Amino acid sequence: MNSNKFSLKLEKATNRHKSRLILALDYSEVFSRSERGLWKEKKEQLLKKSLRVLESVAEHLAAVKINMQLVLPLGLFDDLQEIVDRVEKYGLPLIADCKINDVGHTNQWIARHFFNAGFDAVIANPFVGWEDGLNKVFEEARKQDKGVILLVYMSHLAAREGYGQLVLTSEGKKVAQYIIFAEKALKWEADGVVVGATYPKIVKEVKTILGTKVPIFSPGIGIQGGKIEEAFKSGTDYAIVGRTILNSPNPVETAKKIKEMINYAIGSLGEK
Ligand code: BMP
Repeated sequence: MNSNKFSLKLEKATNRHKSRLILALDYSEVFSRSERGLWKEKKEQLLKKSLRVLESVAEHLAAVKINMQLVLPLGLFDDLQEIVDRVEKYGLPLIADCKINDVGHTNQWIARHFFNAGFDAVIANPFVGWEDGLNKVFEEARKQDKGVILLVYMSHLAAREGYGQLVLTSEGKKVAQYIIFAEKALKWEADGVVVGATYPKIVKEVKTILGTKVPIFSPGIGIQGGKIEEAFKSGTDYAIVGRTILNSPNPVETAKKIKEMINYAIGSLGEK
C-alpha cells in the first residue's frame, strides 16, 4: 500500500471502524429547467437526505465515494461542501468518482478541482494512457499528497467490450485489456483499482498481479448481483455499496450487516 495521506487515512478508518465498506452516496433528484422554482428546495432535500444517512452509518464505514448524482446538482464549491465537511469530521477518506478520461491538461484540472474541494482521491480511466493523459492526474495527486484509483474492470455487463477485450501486445501475444491495466496500476503506483464484485474470477486474476501492493475496490454488490463472500474470497479489499444501503428501510442496520458479512468473509480467510 502507498503511504500518501489518502492511503493512510483509509487504513486508519478501516482499523478504527473495523470496516471495509465504502458508501456510494448516490442519492439523486430530477432537476429540470422548466421547474427552476423548485431547485433550491430540491437541493436542500438532497443535502439533508445525504447528511442524514451519512451521520447514521458513518461508524460502519471505511470511506465515502461521491459520484455525479450529487456533484452535478449540489456543485463542488457550493452546497457539496457541507457533505465534504461532514465526511472530514467523521475522519473518513472521500473519493471522487469522476472517472477522469480526457487529455492531460483537462485531466489535471478535474483532479485539481476535486482535490482542492477536499476530496482525498479521484478515480481515473486508464484507457486514456499515460503520456499527456493520466500522468497529469498522478502529478497533481503526488503534489497534493492525494490518491488515484484506476478502473481495471467495471461491474456492468458491457465491461467485457472494453476492459475485457483481447489486445495484441508488441510481442504478438493476446492479452486481456484488464490484465494490462492491472499491470499499469502497479507500474504507475496507483492507490487502488476498481474491479466489479460481479466478476469474482477477474478479481482473483487481478489480485494475483497486485498482491498486497494495490488494494482492490469492488462495486456491484447487492443490486448489481455481486456477492460479498465471493468477492472477498477472490481478493476484494473494499466493497463499494450504494443503493442496497441508501434504499433500505433501515440503512444503519443494512450497513452494519454488510460490514459484518465482509468481516466474516475476511475472518474465514485469516486477517488481511
Ligand atoms: P450501487 O451499489 O448502488 O450499485 O452503486 C455502485 C456505485 O459504484 C455507483 O456509484 C456506480 O456508479 C459505481 N461504479 C459501479 O457501480 N461499477 C463500476 O464498475 C465502477 C463504479 O464506479
